Parts: sequence; C-alpha cells; structure tokens
Amino acid sequence: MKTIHYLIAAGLFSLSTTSTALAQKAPAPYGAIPTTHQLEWQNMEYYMFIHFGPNTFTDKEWGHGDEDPKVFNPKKLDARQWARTAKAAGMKAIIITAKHHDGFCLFPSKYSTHTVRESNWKDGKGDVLKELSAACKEYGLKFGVYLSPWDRNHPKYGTAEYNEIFAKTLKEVHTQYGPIFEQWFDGAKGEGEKKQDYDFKLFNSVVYEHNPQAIIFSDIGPGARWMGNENGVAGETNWSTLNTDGFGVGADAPKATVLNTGNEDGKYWIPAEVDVSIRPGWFYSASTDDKVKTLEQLVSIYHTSVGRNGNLLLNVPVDRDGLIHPNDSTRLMELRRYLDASFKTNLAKGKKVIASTEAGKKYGAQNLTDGNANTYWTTGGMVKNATITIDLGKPTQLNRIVLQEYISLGQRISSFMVMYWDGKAYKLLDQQTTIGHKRILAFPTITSSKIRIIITEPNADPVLSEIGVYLAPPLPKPTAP
Ligand code: FUL
Ligand code: CA
Repeated sequence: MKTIHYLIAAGLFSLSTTSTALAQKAPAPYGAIPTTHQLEWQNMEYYMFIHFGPNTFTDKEWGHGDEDPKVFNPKKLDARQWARTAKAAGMKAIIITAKHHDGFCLFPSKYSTHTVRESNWKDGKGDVLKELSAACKEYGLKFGVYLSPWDRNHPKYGTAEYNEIFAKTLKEVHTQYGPIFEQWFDGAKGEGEKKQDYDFKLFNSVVYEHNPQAIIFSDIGPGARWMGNENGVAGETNWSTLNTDGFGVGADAPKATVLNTGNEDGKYWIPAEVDVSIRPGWFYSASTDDKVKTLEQLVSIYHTSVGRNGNLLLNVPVDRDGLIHPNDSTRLMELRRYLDASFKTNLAKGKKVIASTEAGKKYGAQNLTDGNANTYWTTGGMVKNATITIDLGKPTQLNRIVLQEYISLGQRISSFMVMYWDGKAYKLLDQQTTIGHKRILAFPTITSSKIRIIITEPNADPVLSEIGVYLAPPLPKPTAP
C-alpha cells in the first residue's frame, strides 16, 4: 500500500514537474515552415523592381527580339541614382530585368548576340548589372535579377539546347554579380510562340549552386510565389503555404485564385510576393509620365500586400536617359513619409495585455506589446478560442491595427475578430481570416480605451509576436504630377 502511495505520489510529482517544464518549452512547429532565408526575405517586406531594356526606347511592353540592339542608349544612366532613390524610399533591395522576353541582356552575355555589347551605349562597353550590383552594395541594398526563360531572340529557343544555354546565362549572372538575394523567373509567354519545355530543375540548381541563400520566385516558387494578379492585391485570406506537386510555371500553374490565397495547410512554405508597377506599364513610356499611381493608390497597395502577408515588389521603370523620372521618385518619397508617419507611434507599446490563456510567463501576453518581433505569446496547447485584451489606459484615437504571427513556427491562425470598447460595451470592428508575417487592418478613426482580439478555432495553438495600434494621419491632398 505504502509503495503504491509512494509510486502515485512520485508519479504525480514527476507529472507536475514535466507539465511546468513543458509550459516553458517553445511550441512545436506546425505544418510547413519557412527556411531561415525565407524568414530573412519576409522581413524585407518592400523592394524595387526595375524594368529596363530596348522596350524603354521602342515604347513596347513585349519586344519581339528583332529590335536593333543599337536603340538601347541611355546616355545619362546612373545606377547610383536608382539605388539612392530605393534607399530613400525605405526599400531593401532592387531586382532588375537582366533579360526580358525580347532576349536582350543588360550585361555582355557570352551566350547571346542581343546584349548591351551590341548596343550604342558606352560604345558597347557598358554593363548595367555591374553598375547596379555595385550601387546596391554601396547603398546597403540587396540585389536581385529577373531573367525571362521565354526568349524571342535566341535562335536556339524551342530546342533542348536552349535549356543548357539558359542555364549558362544564369551561371554568368550568378557568378559575376552576386550575392543575389532573389532570382525572378517569369512564367509569361505569348500565344502561338515556339514551344519549349523548361528545365527548372536545372535552372534552380544553378541558382542554388552559386547563391544558396537566394529566394527563387516563380508562379510556384520554390522560394516565393506569384500571387495571381498584377494589381498589387494579395488575397484577404493569404496562406504562405501552397501545394505545388504536379504543377509548373505559366500554363501549368495553379489557378490565379489559388495563388492569390495560397492553400490552407499547404505542403510547402511558398509565401506570396506582390509585383505591381507604379505606372500602367512595366516599362517606361513618356505617355505615362502623368499616370504614376497616386499616393492613395500606393498606400492601398501597401495595405493589400505587406498588410496581407506578402512582400511588395514595386516596379519603378527607368527612363530613356537611364534615370528614375522625378514624378516616380516624388511619389515614392510621399509614400515613405506617409508610412513613417502612420506607423511611428505604436499606441499599444508597453500597455497592459491580458490573454484568456498563456503558456507561462515566458510566453505571456506582455510579449505582444513589447515591440520585439522575436518574443511571442502562445496558449501552450490547443484552444477553441483565445481572447487578448489590450488596455490602452484611456480613450485613444486609432485607425490601424497590425498583427504578426511568429511564422518561424508556421502559420496557424485561420479566423479572428477585433472588438473595441466604446465606453459601454465591446463592438465588432472587423472579422478576418489569416495573419501570417503581418496583417494590417486599416479603418476609419475610432476612439476606444480597450481593444480585444478573439482568435477562433486556430489550426494549432496560436503563436503571435506583436499587436500594434496606430493613428495614421489623413492622406495629404493630391499634388499635380
Ligand atoms: C509578366 C511579363 O510578361 C511582364 O512584361 C512583366 O515582366 C511582369 C513582371 O511579368 O509576366
Ligand atoms: Ca513581441
């Protein structure tokens, strides 16, 4: 009897120590999770795309590959001006069209006769990639390249040999201009064009061999995915996970609607990148100088990209002189100023937070308002509902709420509600689905002293790193372009 009692006591004792120890242990990852490179990439959030090439001089979007390379002559080209502009805009990198569909290479490729070498620019001695990669280094920006597999110039396009040539072209770029943080593969191809089965296995292996840290973007990743449109609008529901088995790029890609939202519990971690142009076209045209997107449009795009768990790749086409046009750079600076003003003061920082459940002090609710994305709150077990209440201390004006999941452990939240205390009762402010790396909720200004988040039926115990509350200023009146 005594022994049994002893054993039970010992058993209970060891059970309770284990459960305390467990409560302080980090939660297990859930489903597909990001690599460290994908995590680093996700934290970049906002960077520049540059479309530049013969199309800039012929006023086309898709060159045929038969244009005279001599048309390419940007007499005042200054890659440092591009990098300076991107840096001042708060962007973290630049990705340039090293080779668009016309096949023209912005560097003197050995494997093409349609390059800067054949152009009039700098008497054929220039190299845009060399100048831009150096400028990016100088300004502390990362450097990325777009290369179109579809090539309307190369005589071997449409034969098996072309895959080898494209792989060698990639090798040139990845060995001469690195480090390269992102390789952008375009899935586009016109109707009735030559057929070519791309060897993406080979292409990806070349990229990884020379830049193992690179994020490979295509319709289906593997590093990051296209999010299904060119308007800057990621899905309101946006999972960073996607099922890609049996799919390919271009015509073989999952439906745009699927790319837009990702797959809940998808097999692979392939987050969305939102590519959109600041002008109606991807390439510069004087005819669009007065059609640069308004500040209001860009703010909205920021909310539907970065604010919906996507990275924003904003295209700023370089003009015929080889410079970013002042209309574009002025707008970029307006956007920077507005975003800085909007997210300068987190009204929830250091404020009291109470959660319905928390997995011990280490993972307590106070981690949600400490301004540190590396500390998080979690429930320490599956819950049907979890409620978090932030006490702002006094009636406070606000119009933005920013939520962040600690995505190193996977994306878990599939549904949440936001309520606010109006002095008498909690009222519903918004009801949404996914959060991911960052979710920005923008709404007309309210006054409230308490904000409540209710997470309902998560796919695994929720893990949130931050909740921010902000009062963005009204948008300034539009200025003439
Ligand atoms: C598309 C291309 O066809 C456009 O010209 C542009 O490069 C855009 C970013 O991707 O698929
Ligand atoms: Ca935190």
